[in-house]
Amino acid sequence: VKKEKINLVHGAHRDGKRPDEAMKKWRGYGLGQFIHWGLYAIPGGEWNGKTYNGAAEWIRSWDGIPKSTYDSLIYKFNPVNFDAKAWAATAKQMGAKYVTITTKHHDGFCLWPSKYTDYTVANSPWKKDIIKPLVDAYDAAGIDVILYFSVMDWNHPGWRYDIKTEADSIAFEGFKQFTRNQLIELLTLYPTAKGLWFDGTWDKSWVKQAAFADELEQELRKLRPGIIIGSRFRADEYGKRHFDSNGVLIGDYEQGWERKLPEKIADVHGNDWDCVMTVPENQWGYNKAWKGHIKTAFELIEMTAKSVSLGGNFVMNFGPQGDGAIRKEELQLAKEIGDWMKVNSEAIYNCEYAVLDKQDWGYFTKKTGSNKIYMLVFNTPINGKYRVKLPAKMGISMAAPLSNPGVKLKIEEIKANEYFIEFNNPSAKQPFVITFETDTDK
Ligand code: FHN
Repeated sequence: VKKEKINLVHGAHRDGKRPDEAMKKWRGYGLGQFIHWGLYAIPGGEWNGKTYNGAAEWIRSWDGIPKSTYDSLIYKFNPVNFDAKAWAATAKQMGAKYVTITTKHHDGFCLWPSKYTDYTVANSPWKKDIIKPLVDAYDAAGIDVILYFSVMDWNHPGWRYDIKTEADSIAFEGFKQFTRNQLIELLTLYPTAKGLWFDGTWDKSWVKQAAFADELEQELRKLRPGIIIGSRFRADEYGKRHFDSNGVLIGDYEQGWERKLPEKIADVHGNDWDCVMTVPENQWGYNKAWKGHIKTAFELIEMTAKSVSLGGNFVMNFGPQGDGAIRKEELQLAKEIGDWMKVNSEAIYNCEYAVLDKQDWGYFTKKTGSNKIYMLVFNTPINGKYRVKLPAKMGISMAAPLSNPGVKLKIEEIKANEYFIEFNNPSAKQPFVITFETDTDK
């Protein structure tokens, strides 16, 4: 039985993918970097001798640290080893095409000198804007910048988790204006930013603001045409988040893939999406403890391949230290991923879902707008034969290793539209790519 469509005023404003150039570029990024940085990097998951092997940016709420105690970390913010160009160089070396930077996390501390609160870098010993040099450095490196912004703000007196009384309502009205002011300020100060990445939008207080948030989103889009805003910003008038009450994605791409990946193409419902991933199980902000299972470059590359094969982007998180330097473990991963990307990024950038059945050896991607297919191999078959199934009437014109296009690989047709591509590559220590072109004259 087909569900009847509900008339929504503040639901999704578009069905299907955004077709414009800015969004096409976003779709082609393949790999990105996430940066969680703020005051929480100073304690680094440790408070009064106790350590938290978890999301260090939440330490204030986990340890019940009084607001004034936590907020006084501002007087310690003096990241003498902060070097925006070095951060951008690390991202570039890794092969990231976009970066999402926390301008303000849940604690409310602003990495830019906002004129709407005193709780900013301007009042720290550091004094200077952090966002401006970062935007400049990443722009210069050719890496698009997306500004992360937490709506939930533990510092602002008007913030409420829910609105139950008249007093809450008055306080929250002030908070809404503050939020609007800050967002306009960010887009005005950093006009080259390509998107806003919203977080901290799940509490009842904000979920109830469908009309306000919808209008604000329109206003921001008018201010910066082409700006990219994901599905986390606002709820519809029934409080539905990400997907409206008719099941249509709200915003330009699905922001629900956090620390998890879709398994199959049906899971992404034909929408744009990206996956944001931590290196340990759940650490965003810098945590001195680097414990539990730490993902390897191999795993992160495989997640990148899988994301692109299912039409998404993969974003690896970095949590720089309180002194501004990136921890050595993350630098090492960036190098290893970058070394792989140097050889294989053709199979990642500007690639999309190939509309082919996944096989056990790895993942298919397809160069957008062409007939070039990439096979990203993570498991090598012992017999060196790679199974490929193509749709009816489609053939393979030739196959070769991406790293050595001169080598023509043997193609055996097993049955109609099903092939083995042979590649004995016993020396492979890293995931690698086989390319082929399809022809439709078959
Ligand atoms: O609570 C935050 C968390 O600290 C981190 O910023 C992640 C990143 O996607 N977002 C929230 C949890 O969904």
